[in-house]
Order: sequence, then C-alpha cells, then structure tokens
Amino acid sequence: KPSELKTVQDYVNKHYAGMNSTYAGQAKGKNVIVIHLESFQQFSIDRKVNGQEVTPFLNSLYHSADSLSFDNFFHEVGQGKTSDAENMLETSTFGLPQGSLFAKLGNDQTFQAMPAILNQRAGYSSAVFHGNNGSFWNRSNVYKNMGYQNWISGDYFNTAGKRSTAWGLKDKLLFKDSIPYLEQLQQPFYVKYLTVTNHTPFELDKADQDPNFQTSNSGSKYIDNYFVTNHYLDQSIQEFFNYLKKSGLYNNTMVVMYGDHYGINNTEDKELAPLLGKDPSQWTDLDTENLQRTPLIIHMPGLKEGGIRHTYGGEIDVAPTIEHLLGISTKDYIQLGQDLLSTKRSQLVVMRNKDWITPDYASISGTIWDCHTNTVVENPTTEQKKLFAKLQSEANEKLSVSDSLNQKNLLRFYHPKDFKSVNAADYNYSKSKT
Ligand code: GP9
Ligand code: MN
Repeated sequence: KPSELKTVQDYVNKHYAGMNSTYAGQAKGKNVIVIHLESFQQFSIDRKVNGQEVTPFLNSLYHSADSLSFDNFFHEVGQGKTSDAENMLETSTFGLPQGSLFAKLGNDQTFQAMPAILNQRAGYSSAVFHGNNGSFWNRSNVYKNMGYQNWISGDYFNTAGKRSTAWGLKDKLLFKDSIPYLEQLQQPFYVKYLTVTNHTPFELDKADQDPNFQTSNSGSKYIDNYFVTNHYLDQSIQEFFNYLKKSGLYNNTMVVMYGDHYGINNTEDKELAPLLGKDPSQWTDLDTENLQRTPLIIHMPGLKEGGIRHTYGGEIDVAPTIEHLLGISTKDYIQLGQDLLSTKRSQLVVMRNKDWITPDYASISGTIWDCHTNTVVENPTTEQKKLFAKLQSEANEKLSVSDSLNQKNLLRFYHPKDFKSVNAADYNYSKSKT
C-alpha cells in the first residue's frame, strides 16, 4: 500500500543525520574491500594471553592514524547471524524478527543494496569471496537480487581435505586463491571477503597453528580455541595486506573490517571473566551485553583525521558511512542507519530483540541497567521513566519500520531517481561461465 511506503519514507527523512564534511568524499573513487571477520569480538582487540597479543596485526590497524576505528560498535544480528550482518551492511535495514531474511525472503526481495548503488553511481564492479558453498544462507539468489556481479564461493576453490575446516576453505587460502579473480576485476571495485575459520567450534589443524602462540587455559575449550583461530585470522589479514601492498592496490583501496556477531556464547562467561580481569561471581547481564561489541576498522592510507571513535552505533550504520566516505549521498535511499561520522547521529543502538543500549543506560529483556554503575535501575525517577519509555518506543519504531519495509517488500514500489531496478537474470554465477 502506498501509505505503508509513505510511513517508512517519513521515518527515514525524519532520521536522516547527514554527513560529516571532514570525511565525506575522502575515499572517492577508491576500491572498497569489506572484510567480514567471522565471530570476531571487540574484546579480542588489544587482548593479551600469556603476555602475547592475540591479534597483533589487527591491533596495529586499529591504532593506525590511517584508520577510523570504533570501540562502541555493536552487532545487531538476530537468528540470521552472518546473513543478518550482511543484510545490514548491504542495505542498512535489519534482518527479520525470526529466521534469516536471506533464507526466507531472499529469492524475490527487491533490494537497493551497496553493489548496485556503487555500480550505478560511481561505476564500481563487485564480487564476494567466501570459502563455504555458494548456496549457504541462500546467497546465490540473494546476491543476484543485490546486483553482485561475481559470487566466488567454495564452489570455485579447491576445498579438499586439509584445505578446509567444517565451514569451508581456510582463510589464508581464501585470500591467496582469490587473487587471480581479484586481479581480473575492473577498478574501482567493491569486494567482500567472508572469512570463516574463526567460526564456532574454532577448530584448526595443528599444522595451521602458530607454534609461537600459546593460548589460554581457561577451562572452556571454546575460549581457548577462539584465541587460536583469532590469531590465525589475524595472520591471514596480514598476509592479504602484504599482497595489497606488493601489488600496489593498497594505495587506492579503502579496507573496511568488522566482526559480524559474538563468537563466545554467554554459557562461557564464567570462564571468560577472569581473562577480562573480572570476578565471575560479579558477572552481570550488562557485562554480557557489553561483550556484543564487535570491531569496526576503516583503513585507508592518507586518511585525514583518523583515530578511535567512541560514538555508539552498529551494523545498521555502516552502509551510509561507507557511501559518504566515497562521496555518494544517501539522501534518496531508504536506509535506517546513520553515518557513524555524522555529528547529528543518535546514540541509541537497537538490537534485533528490542533490547537497546546508549552510553548511559541499557535495556536487557525489559530490565534497565545503568551503564556507569553496572547495576539495575531499581527506582527510576519520573524523568528517567519518561526517558526509558521514549528510548524503547524509538527502538520499537525503528524495528517495525524495517519489518514493514522488508516483510511487505515495499522497495518494489520505491523508485528514487538515483536507482535503476536490479534484474537478477542479468547475473550468472555458474562456474563454467566466467
Ligand atoms: C557460512 C558462514 C557462517 O557460510 O558465513 O555463518 P553463521 O553460522 O555465522 O551465520
Ligand atoms: Mn557469522
């Protein structure tokens, strides 16, 4: 119904936060490489185990003056996990309240997504690289509807025997074996790597482990294994950066790295606590919520005014941030996120289950926490009650607008002047036809 689309449009116009002129267009015309760091959490950044950094290379990028890094960036996925994260990054809309949007709606959904926007507005070619098979999370259909020109999945690579874990080609091999394809892409390109080795249960052959890295002895095999695959992931990114530098691509590329969701389940919190310098008996629900931070690092040589940002945001906000860095305005698109660099953005982060967090308060399963004292707000003042109700209704509205848009496929009816509809039939990912 036109009125339903109108409600969505009104919401988006009211919440448009603009861009930041210091950053807008800084990456204009550059290649974009998004590296999806599977299950990688913020607490691993700068983490030392047995006196050794777990991810020394990512730490160096995190602290580099050529990076914009975010330390209050939250994953906002639901049951669709990786696919929800992808959906947010490509479209700046949420996944579904239940199940995976990719799986449930991906066959017929109208998307106005990053690969098509970047292609139409700035001539970008596009590709996704991943070590698992092409049909997982229904990607073969979804990517066509998003306008991805190339989908180089595990179906393309030699994934035999020890080259793979249970989740597909090991990350070091994924980066290495992707290069012949990457080198054929017309520049500028928009490319996404979906890593997979740092996926639960975080098992890795001894031969792939760094003999110089000693993991924790936490009492949880998930935690101990996690640091091992974190370290492997870190090395794989370093090897890829070495290639980017050697090939010269580094100088005209912006690399965006982010963790898609938690890797360590809250069942392991008691074993994790001491490693984070916390008393397990004092562990709270807010501590668990605080662990839902994942890294976001935007790296580009020559970046002006880089550094670590403390703004509160999440996966929903990444697409407009990237587009604005590329000098592409987002005013005409239906996007629910706000540029992370905008000074007018809201500090309310909305989770898929209607929980929310701000710098001061968090709502976890309906209980309000004070983020400064790490305690439940037992007797809220009238003013606080009003504030919490307002934040909750803002959170609910954001999710319901997203659900109305996606569940009714409303983008079918939306034709901004800057967007030509994507035709899935234009894309063919079968291996024989390259
Ligand atoms: C599968 C990989 C993992 O191909 O992307 O997905 P997840 O289990 O994290 O949703
Ligand atoms: Mn995942």
